[in-house]
Formats: sequence, structure tokens, C-alpha cells
Amino acid sequence: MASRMMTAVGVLALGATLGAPAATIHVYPGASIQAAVDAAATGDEVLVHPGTYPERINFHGKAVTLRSSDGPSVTTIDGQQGGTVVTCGSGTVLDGFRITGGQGENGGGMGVFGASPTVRNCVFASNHAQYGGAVFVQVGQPQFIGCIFSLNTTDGSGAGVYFYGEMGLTGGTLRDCRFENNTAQGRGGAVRNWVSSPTIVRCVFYANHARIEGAGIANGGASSPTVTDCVFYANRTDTMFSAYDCYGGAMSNTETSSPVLVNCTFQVNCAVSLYPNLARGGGLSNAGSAHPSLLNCTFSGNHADMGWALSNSGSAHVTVSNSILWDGNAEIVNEGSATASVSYSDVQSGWAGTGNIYADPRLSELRLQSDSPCINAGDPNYAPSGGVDLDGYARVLCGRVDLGAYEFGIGDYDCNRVVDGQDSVSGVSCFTGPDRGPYGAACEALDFEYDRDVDLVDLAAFQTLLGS
Ligand SMILES: [Ca+2]
Ligand SMILES: [Ca+2]
Ligand SMILES: [Ca+2]
Repeated sequence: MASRMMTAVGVLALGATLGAPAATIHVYPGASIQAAVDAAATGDEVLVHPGTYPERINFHGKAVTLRSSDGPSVTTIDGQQGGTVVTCGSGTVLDGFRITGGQGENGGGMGVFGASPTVRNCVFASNHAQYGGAVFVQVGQPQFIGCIFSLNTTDGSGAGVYFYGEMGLTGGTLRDCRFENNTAQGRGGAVRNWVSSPTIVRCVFYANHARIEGAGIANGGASSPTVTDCVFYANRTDTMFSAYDCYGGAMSNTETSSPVLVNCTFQVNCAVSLYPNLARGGGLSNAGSAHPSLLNCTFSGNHADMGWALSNSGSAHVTVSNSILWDGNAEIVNEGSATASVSYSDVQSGWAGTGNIYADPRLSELRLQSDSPCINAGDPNYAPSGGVDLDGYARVLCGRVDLGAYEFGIGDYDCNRVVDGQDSVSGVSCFTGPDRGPYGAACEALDFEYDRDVDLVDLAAFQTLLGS
């Protein structure tokens, strides 16, 4: 192994002179990943072969790609409770590892301090820290893409990821990530944002747990993340063993936090306290001067003592549009001077506002059935910017946006709320094959992958839908 590394270092020295491509350094079980990282130069790749590596890695600021050859199911870095497992540098790329056994003060699995690494296809499992059970970010813009955060814990906040922005700009991206069964004794069972505004896209928050607030995401300070196409399911904030208040089964927003939530679903999240009337916001709790806005979100089956969907207190102000709040009780409770502006939404028990309705939304797995009053009931002035719904279909079908996270009518070219052979006959001019766009808006109903053409892939999807 040593000779292999020496060879790689030699190649690199030569490459620096000749402009040759960066080196690849192979690591096999029994060898040290850290030694390979130390031997690597900027731009090199360290390729790790299947096995369990009992060590902790520090990139020392080096822009090196650390990649596994066969993915996280067979390649583990185990910190063995010795400290933070991976400390990133700026430009670090980490791809395809299971990171476990972390134990730290800030970030059990990973520490990001003044760095903007790219972390892809990694699994953070069973790490623990005082703050940021799996990951702690302090200054930087890390990208987490396709990662899973599972069974991480923290004594404080952010059992999955803690974005801590008090020392400088902190944010980054969580894209196509899954947070499940993480537990915070404080705030943010999955994610804690403090003065941080990451971009959160297509993430699933499932069965995370917090004691104080925000079992999914807890936004504090001035944290205003954009949260798009995300699913919050069965997260739970509870104080079952004390008489304290608890807030926000899925999300809590405090101070001046003003997240923007688009195309998100909130289902069977809850806030639960040992004593009555202490648990607020089965979906979201908004306090202080928080000003969250929700567009095309669906709430179903969430539960709390007060505000089954939304609890607003202090001088919080929440804006809701094109959404469905249907949890079975008083959906929105305002306390103090808190206010809620709700329009073009279906709210159980009713709520005053332009375009609001109060009618059974006729949901099936949170999607609108053909007799739903939420179809084409959204803001008529809403103009999507090329967006899609939570299924990835065109956001506006049949001329007007629907309520909730899912648009009704894929495949229904003639907008009669039935998908049948007539839709393919009427829409035959849409089938122009690949790369022949652009097409008219009506053809979006036949573009199942929303790639702006209607081809054989879409035809196959259409036929599958017909047969279902
Ligand atoms: Ca529509
Ligand atoms: Ca039709
Ligand atoms: Ca298509």
C-alpha cells in the first residue's frame, strides 16, 4: 500500500509539471484513508474499496475527492466514538460512505467549519454530539445530495444537521435527502437552523423527534430557508416527561425566521405534552416575529392541543396560499398579536380570506380525487416559473393551479377529469418525439417527466396510467 501511495505522489509531482490529470489513490481494507488523504494533492481522488475503516478523517482544508468504489452499503467509516468522524475542508468531495460511530461536541459524524464541501450518496447513521448529532456546519455552504440521516442523536439541537450561522454566512443545500428517526433533546429533530438559510429540496422528514420544538426543522434567530417539494411525515415534538410547553410537530419558527415553503406535505405530525394545552402547532408553530409563507402545501392528520396545522403566537405572521389544511380540528390558532393571511385555501372549520373554501378536499394519499373541490381552486393570478408539483408533473394543469402539493390531471389532455383513450386522440399533435419542443401549455398534461417534450417515454407512462 505504501508503495502504491508513493507512486501516486510521484505521479502527481510529475503531473504538476506536465499538466497531467490528477491522480487516483486506491485504499483497501486494512489501510488508512487518512494516510491517502495526507498523500493526496489538490484535485486528486482517493478511491476507497469496500470494507469498514475504523478511523477519523481530517481533510486539513484540502480539496480532495474521497469516493467509495461500491457505495455506502458496503463502505463504512466508523469513528468508534472517538470524536468527529470526518472534518471537511473547502472543496472536499465525499461520495458514497456510511459514516457512523461519531461522538463530538459539534458534529458527531461530520464537522464543516468555514468550508463548502460536496457530500453525495452518504449515510450518516447513529452518530451523537452535543450539537449537530450527524453534522455541524459553522460558516460555509455545504451541499448534501442524496444523503440519509438515520438514528442520530444530540443532547442539544439538530440531531441530523445543525446549521449555525452566528459567526458568518452559513447555509448550503440539502437535496434529495432523507431524515428518519433522529432525536434531539432540544430543538430540531432532523435539522436546526440558527441564523442560517439553507436551500432544502425534495427531502423527506420521517419520524424524527424533538423535546422542545421542531421535530423536523427548527428555525431560529433569523433563519429563512426555502423548503420545496418536501415531505414531513410522523415527526413528533413532545414533553411527555415534564410540564413544559412544546411546539411544532414538523417545524418551528422563532425570532425573525421566515422560511418559504412550497409544495410540501405535512402528515400525522404532532406536538404532545404531558399536561393539557401546552402543545402547540401539530404542523408548524410560529412565534416571536416569525413570518413564514406557505404555497401549495397540504396538511392532513396533524395534531396538537392548539393549532392542529398552525399555531401562531407573539407577533408572528403566517401567509398561506393555494393550500389545504385539513387535520380534523381548529387548523389555525392565533395568540397574542399573531396573525394569519390565508387565501385560496381549503381550511377545515373555515377561515376568512379571498378564495378560501371549506369543503372536504377529497384526498387519496394526499392527492386530489377527480371530485375534489380543490381542483382549479387556486389563485387565478398564480404564475408558476416552470415549476412542478410534488410528483414532478407540471404545476399548473387545465389552466389554473390546484390547492395542495399535488396538481390533478396528469394525462387528462381534455380536462374532463377522466383519463381515457380520447385524451391521446385529442392530444396526438403533442406526440412530436424528443427534442421537438416547445409545445403548447395543454400538452403539459401529457408530459409525464416534464422534460418539455412528449415522446415514447411519456406515451408509455400514459398507457400505464390508463391501465391502472
Ligand atoms: Ca389545475
Ligand atoms: Ca380526459
Ligand atoms: Ca416528456
